[in-house]
Amino acid sequence: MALLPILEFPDPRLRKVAAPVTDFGDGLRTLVDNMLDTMYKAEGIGLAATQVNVHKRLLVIDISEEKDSPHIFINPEFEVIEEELQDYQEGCLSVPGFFEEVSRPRAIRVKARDQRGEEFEHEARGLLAVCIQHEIDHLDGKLFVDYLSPLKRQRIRSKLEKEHRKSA
Ligand code: QAP
Ligand code: CO
Repeated sequence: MALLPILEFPDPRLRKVAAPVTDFGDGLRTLVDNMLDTMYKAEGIGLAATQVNVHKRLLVIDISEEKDSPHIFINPEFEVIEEELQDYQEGCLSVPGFFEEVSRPRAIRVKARDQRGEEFEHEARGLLAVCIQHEIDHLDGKLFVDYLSPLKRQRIRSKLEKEHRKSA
């Protein structure tokens, strides 16, 4: 078990586009385990590899109360099945302390691989749909703050930069 450091906005490494996973060996299993440990320790519900400075297309999610239902998505792709938007107060472990409303399509179908490389499909709505879209954005170098007004984004950036200077 190991905790991984989480990159924080506006770190430019959060803007990298992740490459598909091709090796489904032991290294991948260790990475997934460490990402789950890191997410649970930080009290998050989702974490993308990009956030721990690994630029590969995988993410972990657990939206259960008991924190005993991890979902692992490797090389995920999604299509919208209900265009209607839902608003959700989103946060991000890479943008600590900030929660803002974001609108996203409310139901999606995700195709991904599991840790063994087996392909599966999953339909998601509600919080799970929000979370999957948020985490796939990370793999494409996008953050939820990109959906906010430039003013709000700039305020968040300034506050976090100040925090980082304090703790540097
Ligand atoms: C993405 O984010 C998400 O600022 C996952 O102080 C979040 O787990 C999708 C967190 C909400 C949909 C709705 C953030 C924990 C966790 C913080 C997270 C914080 C402590 C964020
Ligand atoms: Co995030």
